[in-house]
Amino acid sequence: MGNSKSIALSKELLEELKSNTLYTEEQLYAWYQAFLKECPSGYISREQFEGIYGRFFPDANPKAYAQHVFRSFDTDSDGTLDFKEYIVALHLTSSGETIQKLEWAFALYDVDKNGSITKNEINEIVKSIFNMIPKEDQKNLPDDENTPEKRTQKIWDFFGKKEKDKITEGEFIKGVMDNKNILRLLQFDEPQKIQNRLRQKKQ
Ligand SMILES: [Ca+2]
Ligand SMILES: [Ca+2]
Repeated sequence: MGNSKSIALSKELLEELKSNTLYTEEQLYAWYQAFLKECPSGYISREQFEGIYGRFFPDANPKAYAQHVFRSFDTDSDGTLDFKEYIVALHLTSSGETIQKLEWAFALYDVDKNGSITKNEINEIVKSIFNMIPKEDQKNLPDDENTPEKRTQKIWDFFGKKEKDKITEGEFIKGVMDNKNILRLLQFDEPQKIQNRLRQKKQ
């Protein structure tokens, strides 16, 4: 990869990422070079992350959703995404196992990171997703899911929950595995589209 003067990728991290993802050593080195080129500091700040979303959704208001996605990827909660978090996110949203994707979707909806999801938390994420859907497209949504409140209610009913109940991670994953239709309402594949576009951009 030429004579790189960039910070080296540590052996430990390389091994860890190799065993946690399907990426090869060569791919990881290539990703690392690309990552440093975009983020010479070695991490992505929340503002940068929001900026990426802003560029991909110029006609929408993706800020809130971007913040939630950022939080779900920032596993050590230090307010930045380092290379490890970035690669794990990339792997998760593009080629990861369904179960890992669902664990991540759960993390996205568990806004306060306390291990369970309330109806309010569903509503908060669904609202941020609605901000990403152009007004024109919102008009074409089915009658029982064309507002954040209705869609939240539909998801909540799907899990068979009462108003003050909570959804655990196990219930969440089992519920979605049993009925994949709910995925459409949770709509957690948006970051994958972004990653695909990022990837095309870098090639
Ligand atoms: Ca972090
Ligand atoms: Ca929670």
